[in-house]
Amino acid sequence: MEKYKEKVKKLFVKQEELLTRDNKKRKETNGIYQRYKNPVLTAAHTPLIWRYDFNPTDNPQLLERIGINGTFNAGAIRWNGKYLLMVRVEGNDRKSFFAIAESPNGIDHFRFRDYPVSLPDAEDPETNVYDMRLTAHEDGWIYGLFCAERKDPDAAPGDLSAATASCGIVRTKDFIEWERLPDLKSKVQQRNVVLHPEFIRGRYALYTRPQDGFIDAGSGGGIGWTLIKDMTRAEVKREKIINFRQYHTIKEVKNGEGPPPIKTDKGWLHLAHGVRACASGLRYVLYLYMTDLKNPSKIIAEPTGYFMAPQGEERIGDVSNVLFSNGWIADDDGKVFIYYASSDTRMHVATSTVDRLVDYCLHTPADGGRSKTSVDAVIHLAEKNKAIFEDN
Ligand code: BGC
Ligand code: BMA
Repeated sequence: MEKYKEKVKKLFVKQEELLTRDNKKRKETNGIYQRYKNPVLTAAHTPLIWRYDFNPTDNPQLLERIGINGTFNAGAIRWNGKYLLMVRVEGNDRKSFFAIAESPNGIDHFRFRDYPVSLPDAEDPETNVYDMRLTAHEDGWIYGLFCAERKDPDAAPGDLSAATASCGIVRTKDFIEWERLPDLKSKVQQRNVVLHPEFIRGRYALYTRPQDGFIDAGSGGGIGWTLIKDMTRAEVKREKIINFRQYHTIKEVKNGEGPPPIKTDKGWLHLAHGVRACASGLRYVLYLYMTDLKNPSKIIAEPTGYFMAPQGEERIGDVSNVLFSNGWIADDDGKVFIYYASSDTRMHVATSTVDRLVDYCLHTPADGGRSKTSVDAVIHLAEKNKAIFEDN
């Protein structure tokens, strides 16, 4: 018995070391953002009471009973003075669910609450839920939009992979009680739907991502935009594409809005993901763009290429070569915490400022579409610099 207690104590002491570990900035930076050394959340951060049965009679060998595979793709919000992440936790059984973890400073000491979130069911219960986007809307509610996945009722016999993606909707005022609203009605499948934080001409505005099939965006041209009268009966009636997929870019195959955009005095700042296909599979990277302050559906700037791409250990995981982000937090002083997941496995943070991100958007060359235009941009900059150094 004493030995059992010792073993249990060891588990808790070891995890406490992980949870209270300080995070440090990495040495290198491109000036635009700053990565940190440690992931902010991993499967090992999930509470031991979710995973072990600590009753010595029921679990005399102290085996892990419920395995957690990954902690990734978190929604984010500043809440009661803390940095709150609503994390996609995936079990060894491939089911994901949401769990809240909070930190006092946004870069380390993240700790999961004692229980994961038990979402109320929709009329048609889904099989899997993931990728929560949290929006504090000016109507006073905090909305959570996420992907609700169900087996495709029209799947051919024997096809056990065909699925449908739709946008699930919940709302809360305290991150304790959740009200489930009906899923977003849409003629086509939807993943990566995000609620804009402000009313637009008295309507709710959604960034959508229409797709032909469960995996393929198909004729879905990119990130869409639609206005909704009532979030309790949300339906996509008219949808227009505002940020297009494009041939030979980082978003050739798919793209999708990340977290809700940040309001700046120069326009709305957007973080999105772009996907291209290559010999090693789909490659997911993050990119930024900006839209007009008064009309958030109008693009005003889009730097070429990616903002962040998987690096080093980020490249490896359950679904390798993936960076994905659906959460960021802008503090009142302009500091921005970008929460991104690597390879569907773990959560990281990078910090920047609104100023730097806007500067990046407005002054990085746009995509010219060809090798020739890219080399022209390099020559233009090199010539400008040559003149500076020759003057001196
Ligand atoms: C997975 C998601 C993935 C989607 C499309 C789902 O079953 O859970 O992580 O984005 O399929 O590949
Ligand atoms: C999906 C996303 C994410 C995931 C990515 C890579 O389309 O919605 O859940 O990170 O693919 O697997």
